[in-house]
Amino acid sequence: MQSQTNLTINDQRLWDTLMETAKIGATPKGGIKRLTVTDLDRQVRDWFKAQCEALGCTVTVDDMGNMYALRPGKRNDLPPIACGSHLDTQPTGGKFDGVLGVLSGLEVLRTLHDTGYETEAPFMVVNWTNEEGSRFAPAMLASGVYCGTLDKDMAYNLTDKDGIRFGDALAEIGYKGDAPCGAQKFSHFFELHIEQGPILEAEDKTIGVVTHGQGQRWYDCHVTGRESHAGTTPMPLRKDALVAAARVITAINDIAEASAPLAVGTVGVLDIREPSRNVIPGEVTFTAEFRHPEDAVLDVMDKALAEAGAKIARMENVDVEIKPIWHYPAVNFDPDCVAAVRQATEDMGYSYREIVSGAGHDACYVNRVTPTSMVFVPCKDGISHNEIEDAKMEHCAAGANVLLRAMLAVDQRVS
Ligand code: HGY
Ligand code: MN
Ligand code: MN
Repeated sequence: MQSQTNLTINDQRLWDTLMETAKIGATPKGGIKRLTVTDLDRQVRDWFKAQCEALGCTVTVDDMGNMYALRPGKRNDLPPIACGSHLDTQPTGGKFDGVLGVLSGLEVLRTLHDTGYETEAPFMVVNWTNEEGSRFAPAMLASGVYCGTLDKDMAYNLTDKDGIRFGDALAEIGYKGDAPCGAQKFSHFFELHIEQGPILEAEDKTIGVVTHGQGQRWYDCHVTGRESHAGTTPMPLRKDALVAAARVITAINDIAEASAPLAVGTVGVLDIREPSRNVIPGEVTFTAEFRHPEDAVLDVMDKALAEAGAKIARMENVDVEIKPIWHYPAVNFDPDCVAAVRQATEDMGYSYREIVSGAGHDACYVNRVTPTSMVFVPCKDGISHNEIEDAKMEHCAAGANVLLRAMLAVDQRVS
């Protein structure tokens, strides 16, 4: 039997599996549109379950749709050592965001199965529901419920733009399991993910040893003015909700710039109620988010946004509501898990650097209840949440090897 020191994954099989599953929700521009708890999500979940069961694993589903594929070890009294990520995508999603982490976990199971390697502790691969938070906000919804930060009933009652409830959509695809979300425990959790930023590629590093994750603040913004005739309403008498919204959006950008280079601010969704080219918009809604590695800076940005909103409301004679919907503090990953990733990377001889995650990940919530860390690999031009998202086969394989070796190293230490 192979020792754990020289086990490596099957690069081509991992790559082929990534390309194969990318067909489920494939878009003409080469990406994936596979929104959470849609039938496409069901299809990829069914596929994942069948692949894990073909390896002799048992797959359980909790009442938030999280999937847990369990491979027994010698000591099944021990909590599993777990890895995983998410299979749902953005509307303009790519082939790697989330998918790489779940399919690398599957590749770990396949490698152990092929070699007959028996681990001490059980191994587990997790597919977390609704990581993206696009169809139902906030993001990392099911891992947030798992760690006890988000409320399950709140989650079930979230609605998408068509008024469909998350709980109903989850049941509709047949993945509202019986097990209570949070009951499945692990001793450690590791998540492999593309960096989704430009640093690793720019520095020609194969691996990112992730030490921290930045904090986030998400807002729903609502500007109420007054619809009126575009031709007969003099400029000083207008209550133009879109002009006011534009000023708030510019303020969001300026607030982020003021705390650059680490701060970022984004408006991703904007909607005018009953838009018409010759009506002054009376009602505009839009989303906003800030991110930064330090919560204290996010507090300053939060305050600046509230002040800007109040000032613009007075200036434009409209009502500006800026409603915080998600407060997600900065993350410090578990030092022992970070060390396991670093050691595995050095053992494999890969180039690496330590890095802070700019994106949120399920691992960031799991870290609240389980020793956790992440492995990053580069993506082309640092682009993600875009159908052209791309990565190299050798980088995906390197990340999966680090994932395998880090988990095996932890397994060697279980008592
Ligand atoms: O928004 C995020 O950081 C993640 O990609 N859902
Ligand atoms: Mn992701
Ligand atoms: Mn994402």
